[in-house]
Amino acid sequence: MRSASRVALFGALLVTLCLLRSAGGSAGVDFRASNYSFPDDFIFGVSTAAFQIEGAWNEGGKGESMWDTYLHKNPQFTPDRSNGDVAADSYHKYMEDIQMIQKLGVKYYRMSISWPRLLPNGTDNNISREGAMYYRTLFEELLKVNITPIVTLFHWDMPTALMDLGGWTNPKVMDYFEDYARVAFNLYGDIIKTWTTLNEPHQHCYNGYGLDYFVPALMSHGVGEYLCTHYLLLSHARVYRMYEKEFRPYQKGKVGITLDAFWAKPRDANKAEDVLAANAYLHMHLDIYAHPIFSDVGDYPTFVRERVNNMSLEQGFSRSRLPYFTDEEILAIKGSADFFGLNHYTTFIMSPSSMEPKWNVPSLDHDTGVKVDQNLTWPRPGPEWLTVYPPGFRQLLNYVQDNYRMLRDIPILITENGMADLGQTEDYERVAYFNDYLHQVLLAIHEDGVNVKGYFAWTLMDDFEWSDGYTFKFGLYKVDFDSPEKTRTPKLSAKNYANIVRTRRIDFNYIKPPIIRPFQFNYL
Ligand code: GBH
Repeated sequence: MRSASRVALFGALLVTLCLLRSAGGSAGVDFRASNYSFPDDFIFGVSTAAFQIEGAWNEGGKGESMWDTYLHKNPQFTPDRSNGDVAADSYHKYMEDIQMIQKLGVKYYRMSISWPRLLPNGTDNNISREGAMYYRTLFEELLKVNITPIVTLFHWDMPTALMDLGGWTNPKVMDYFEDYARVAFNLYGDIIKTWTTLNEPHQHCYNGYGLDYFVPALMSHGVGEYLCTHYLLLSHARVYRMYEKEFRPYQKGKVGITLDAFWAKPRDANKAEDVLAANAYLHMHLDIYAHPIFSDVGDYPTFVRERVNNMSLEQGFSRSRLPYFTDEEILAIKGSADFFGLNHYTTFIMSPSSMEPKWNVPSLDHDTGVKVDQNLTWPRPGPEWLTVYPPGFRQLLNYVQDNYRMLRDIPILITENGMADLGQTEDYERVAYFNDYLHQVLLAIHEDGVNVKGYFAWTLMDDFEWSDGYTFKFGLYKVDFDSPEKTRTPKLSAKNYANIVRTRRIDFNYIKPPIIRPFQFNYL
């Protein structure tokens, strides 16, 4: 999966294909509709996450996060044996970051606080003065130039001290998350008015607790990922209700959550079993989080409850591997968001299967019972998992809006969307990706009436890409990780995004790919 040569080969082939296609006009784009513009109240921003950019892993009194600890012990975890020790060095270079955000013309910056930078041991008895100052200064400098920070409390960097106690599988960690959130609201709530509790609980629990693709790499498949899900949902609600009670009356801010979803396309839309498989996938990956929070009835979706209960029973468990909420908990979680943050990158192809070679038993994959494939006729110019299929975005937005009536009253914010390159600044593929995906957002707004009010590009600059290390570059700005200055250079996609933000329209001709590209284009 992480084989660099395979990626290079596919990359080169598909870039060529993709460029040939886009030479004749951006693939599949309906140019009539590109006259739509983004409404006046639609906000544009750019996203980052603390661990992926800050570096300074042991400076300013910072405690270790589980990613620090794990990567130091297991350097082979990333293909380039890298870690987040220095990353893009944003801990020191944040003033440059702010200038870059200004150049994009966006007025919003979605970023995260590193929990162990603020609370080195994870607990509120020890608040790092320097950590607290760092974020205070950063927020104030952003606000000085009219950029509003939107702050995520947990973008995966759990303090090691708490991970050692079981992380999200330990119900007591909910208390410590609530304490951490209270510290953050006390310190910054006077100037921060939009918070998200968690980033992508599915990716975190599935890859980190159920598998070993992300830290903490527990491989507790079938049990761990559901415990993580359960206590993350409860932790989110705790923080939402605490803010509501203790802070909202005078700070008057908003608190939401960011969920992620790939679009699930049936292998054959005329086959009932493929359509059912696609729905099953969405229930087990997205609705498992969205339904407890955004539906009228709350709790896990019936589909998920029945599926995991039945599988657990068949497997000889005397209790369901998916824990139960109390009635009180269902009520606390239901409605606990002022907006729906949605991250989206790609579309996968769905068909039913009761067993696949790489599945563990028990596991979320096995419970879901859906074979997940890629459509390799779609371009795949970056990471192996990311095929480009813009219409899936519009379908996902419609799915979310249609299933959760609450979303007529509270907005959807696209908190991440983007694509990676392998280091070039002439990133025509990403220009096309952003144009085509944003075009689908316009269609969702204007033709489908989806209540989506904001878009945050992932990501401001090249960063530490978790299990891919620094091998894929998601930045609008290139970062030269070899230079001590971590020099930042705008890519063409930055220029293109700035034009979209300025004009509130997509100009598919603003940056045109060269018709012929040298064949021996060095893609790695
Ligand atoms: C987001 O997750 C993260 O929020 C962000 O921090 C990250 O930098 C960004 O994506 C770009 O990667 O098992 O085949 O799906 C996106 C979800 C999770 C997608 C891990 C890729 C691994 C391959 N990602 N997943 S697969």
